[in-house]
Amino acid sequence: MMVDVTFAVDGMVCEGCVASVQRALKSHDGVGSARASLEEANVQIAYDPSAVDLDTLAGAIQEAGFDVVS
Ligand SMILES: [Cu+2]
Repeated sequence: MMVDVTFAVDGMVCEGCVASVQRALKSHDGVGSARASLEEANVQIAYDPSAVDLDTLAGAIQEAGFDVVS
């Protein structure tokens, strides 16, 4: 079952950043979709909690070079 979560993300300044965030998330098992928004400075993720947890998702964003604001 997919669950939706939205993270506020700091540091995205162009569509390349948006693509990087989305790619970093989609490379993880258990992520159904990831849609980042430059305007809203966030990313909406649909994920399977039995396959991946929130810390892992936040870590993927940080490893891509962006800050997750909680
Ligand atoms: Cu960029």
